[in-house]
Amino acid sequence: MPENDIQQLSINTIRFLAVDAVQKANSGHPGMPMGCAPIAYRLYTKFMKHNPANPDWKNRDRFILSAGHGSMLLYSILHLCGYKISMDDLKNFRQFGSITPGHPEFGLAPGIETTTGPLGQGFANAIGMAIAQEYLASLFNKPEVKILDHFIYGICSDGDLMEGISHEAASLAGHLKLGKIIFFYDDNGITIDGKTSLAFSEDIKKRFDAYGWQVLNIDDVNDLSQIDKAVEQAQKETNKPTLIITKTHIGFGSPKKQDTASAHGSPLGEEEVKVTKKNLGWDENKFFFIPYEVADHFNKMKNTFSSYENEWNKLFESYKKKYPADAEKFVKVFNYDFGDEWKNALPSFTNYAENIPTRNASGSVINAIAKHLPTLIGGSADLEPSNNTYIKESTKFSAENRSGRNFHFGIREHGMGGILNGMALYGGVIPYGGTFLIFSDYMRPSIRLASLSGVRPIYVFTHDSVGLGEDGPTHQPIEHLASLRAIPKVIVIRPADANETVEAWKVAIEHKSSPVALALTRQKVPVFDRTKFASAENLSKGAYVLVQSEKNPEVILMASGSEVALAVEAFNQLQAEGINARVVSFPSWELFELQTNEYKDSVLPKSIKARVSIEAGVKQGWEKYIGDFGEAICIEKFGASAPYEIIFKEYGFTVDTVVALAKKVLVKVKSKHGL
Ligand SMILES: Cc1ncc(C[n+]2csc(CCOP(=O)(O)OP(=O)(O)O)c2C)c(N)n1
Repeated sequence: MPENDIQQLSINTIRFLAVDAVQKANSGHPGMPMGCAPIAYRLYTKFMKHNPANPDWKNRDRFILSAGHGSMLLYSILHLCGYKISMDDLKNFRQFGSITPGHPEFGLAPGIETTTGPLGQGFANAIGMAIAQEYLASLFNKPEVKILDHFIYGICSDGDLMEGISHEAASLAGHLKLGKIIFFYDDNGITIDGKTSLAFSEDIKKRFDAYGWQVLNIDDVNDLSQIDKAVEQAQKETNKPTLIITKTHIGFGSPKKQDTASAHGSPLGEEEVKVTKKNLGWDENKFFFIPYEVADHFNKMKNTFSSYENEWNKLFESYKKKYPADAEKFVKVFNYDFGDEWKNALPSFTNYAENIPTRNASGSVINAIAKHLPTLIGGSADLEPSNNTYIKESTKFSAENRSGRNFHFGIREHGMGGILNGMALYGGVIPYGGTFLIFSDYMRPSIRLASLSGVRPIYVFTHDSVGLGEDGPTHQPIEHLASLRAIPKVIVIRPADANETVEAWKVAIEHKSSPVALALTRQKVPVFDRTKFASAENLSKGAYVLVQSEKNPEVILMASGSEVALAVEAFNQLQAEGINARVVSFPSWELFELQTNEYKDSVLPKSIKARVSIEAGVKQGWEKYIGDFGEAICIEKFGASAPYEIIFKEYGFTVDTVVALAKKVLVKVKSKHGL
């Protein structure tokens, strides 16, 4: 069969696999795959160096489908290339337990580089991947041998480019001159509501020019020579990311639906599927059909695909001979195998007379362990002096300096969230990002996706309560701890003092399967004398008995972060009044829930019903731990602008309030028990 014919046949195969799967599921998005099939076909068969037999090959070209609703485009091309996505998987599109859910999910099917669907996120992930590649390349590549040297391709849609996160990420990508990024913009002029002209009229070329991108154009996506020319030109530009504005037709080939919003998000309908197949010269009676010639065409590529990796393996072997220590480090870095030296380097704070903000302790930890964790890299969204995220022994990552470990994400929290996810997804690096806890709101969609994807950025959220003081209610987190705790799998840790902060970082480094959010104080807090109080190492259990009366405690005071010191003061007062109490330091609900029931009962025995929680945030969720009789010292309104000591006093965070509540709870418990 002539080359042109087999290409068209392959592209139509992608189109109709998508059309049939959406029709069978009776839901999904056929329009985008029908329009963009030529891009996916050309990238995966001509330009991308990838190996379906080993989707984890470290130097593979990445492909990011930021317009995740077009997932069938990805599943179809991956299936044809020989990734382990079977025809049954395609037929199970969007079904419970399938590896082909409505939107691509990282970790479910091979070849899916990131979870996309919430528009704009994939685009930012790609920027993060490019950053990770540049940093790791600076560690490992040699002038004559580049073991990390690949492109990051992607498709973004109108929706992606409307979302704010794409502005943030594109701006940073241009600034950092990330030349490995090649994105197609699926310029089909259609979104869900109708024509893009309803709400979107900026000049995309001018916009991306201004960011410092190379901008190319394709006026007919079905002309493969235009795709080839654009990609070749994009590959040559090493100093700028490239956006290829590509005119496509949503629902291409469907007589009734092409170029209309109705092709976007619902099946074509049985009749229209038939007509469309006929229109594109396809057998209308065949479903999930892969013509023999197409199967053969892709089969023949298998050797080429594996040769890409084989060549790299040879390259890596020669690298290993010349640079054995680097080769060993390369493997270790991608396995996060850093030995134990970083643990030995963790600081211990033993000057118990000193009061230290936990954000400062965090900065000390980062700097103590950085030497032993060469791929711990991160920064802040323009709050570095406040977040204490700077690695002093290193430099700033920039367009000119790829080996810097300190990132200036700019005032772009959402972009930072998506970029951190991309860095974590790329692997090898442990990315962290800092901002004020209040602005976790600005990056929440990315935090959720990190958790859903099972990757682990570390968030350094400082200024974690009204304790930040004079900046006032706009900057004082109230519902944020509860809000982060509500996201499944996110580990939220609010350490009480400097030594708990050390342990919190230890947990964060070792926890690889979901994000860890550290909530740290701006204000000074006491360093507990660990010769008198329980060891801070107990932080890893989420909650532990910090101190208690010699006699059986009658009441439990539980607190997190800066309020633990208040709990201890109240405990002393209760003791003085002859009331036996226990203080539970409760830095992490999620870590506590991972413990055995036996351990949990030992910290919060069922027999002690008198309980008070103290946390400078909403009560929501503490009910579970304080029980039916318990009381919470919490904040159910916005904060205030004032010195923090005043706010705490005005908001009831005083020894007197805690003691009074403890007594009230004791009375409640005793009266209910008829004592
Ligand atoms: C953050 C976010 N908001 C809303 C949606 C719902 N949604 C899915 S696709 C889409 C718009 C689709 O338009 P476009 O990006 O142009 O895709 P096309 O119609 O070309 O397939 C919207 C609003 C989403 N997936 N993510």
